[in-house]
Amino acid sequence: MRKKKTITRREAIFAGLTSAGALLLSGCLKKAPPTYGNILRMGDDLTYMAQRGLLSQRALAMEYQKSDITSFPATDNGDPADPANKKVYSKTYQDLQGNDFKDWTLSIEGSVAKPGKYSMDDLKKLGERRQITRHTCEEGWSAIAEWTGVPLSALLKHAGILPAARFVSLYGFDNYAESIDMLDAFHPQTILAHTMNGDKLPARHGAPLRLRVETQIGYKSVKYLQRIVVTDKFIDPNSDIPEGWSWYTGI
Ligand SMILES: Nc1nc2c(c(=O)[nH]1)N[C@H]1C(S)=C(S)[C@@H](COP(=O)(O)O)O[C@H]1N2
Ligand SMILES: [Mo]
Repeated sequence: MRKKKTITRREAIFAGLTSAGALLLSGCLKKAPPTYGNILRMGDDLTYMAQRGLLSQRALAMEYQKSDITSFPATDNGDPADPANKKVYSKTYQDLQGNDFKDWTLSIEGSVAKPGKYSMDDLKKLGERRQITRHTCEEGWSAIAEWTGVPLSALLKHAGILPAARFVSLYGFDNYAESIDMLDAFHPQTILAHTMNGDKLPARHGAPLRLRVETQIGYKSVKYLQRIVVTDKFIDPNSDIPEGWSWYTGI
C-alpha cells in the first residue's frame, strides 16, 4: 500500500509537546524544514531538532546477524513495469527491465560540480557497504534483511556537491520520491542498495537500485531509483507535508 494519510499517535503526542519543544529549541528551529504553518506538522520540528540536537549525528542504526534475517514482504505499491497500473507505469522502466537493466543509469543533478549519469558498474566502483538492518514500515510491520550497496556519500563526493547544497531528493521510476538532509545523506549506513540477502535486488524490492536510509522509517527508502537531485533549498518532492506525512521520521 502507498502510505496512508493518517495522523499517528506519535504525531499527536509530539504536536502536544510542540509548545515546550519550541521554547527549548527555538534557537535552532529556524533551520528545521518548513511546516507550512500546519499546527500538527509542528511536531516534525521537534522530532527533527531533538534527534539532530540530542543524538550523535554519526550514531548507527542497530545492525543484526545473518541468523536474524526474516522474510521480507514486498509492499507491491506498484510495479513501474506494469502498464495496467497507470499511476506508476513507466515505459522507460519497462524497457530497461526487459533488457535486465543493462542500459539503466542513475542520474545525479542539481547543486553538484559534475552532474551526470552513472551505470551500475560506475556506481559499484565508488565503494561498497554491507549491513543487516531492520526496515520499519509506517503501517506497522518490520523485517530484517542484508543490504549491499554504494554509500550515497561516495556518489555525492564523486559528483562534488557544491557548498550551498543542503538536501538530496531521490526519485523512483514510479513517480515516488523523497528528500533527506545532508546529515542523513552522508550517514555511513545510507546506501544505494543493489543487492539484498546476497542476490541482485529483486524487482519487487525496487530493482535495480534502491535507497536504504536506516535512520528513518521505511517510506524514505525509495525503490526503483532513477534520479538524484541535490538542492540548496528544502523541497518535499512527494508532497509528504501537505498530505499529512512527517518529512523527518527518525527511528
Ligand atoms: N519508489 C518507491 N519506493 C518506495 C515505496 C514506493 O511506493 N515506491 N514505498 C515505500 C514504503 S511505504 C515502504 S514500507 C518500502 C517497502 O519496501 P519493500 O517493498 O521492499 O518491502 O518502500 C518504500 N519505498
Ligand atoms: Mo511503508
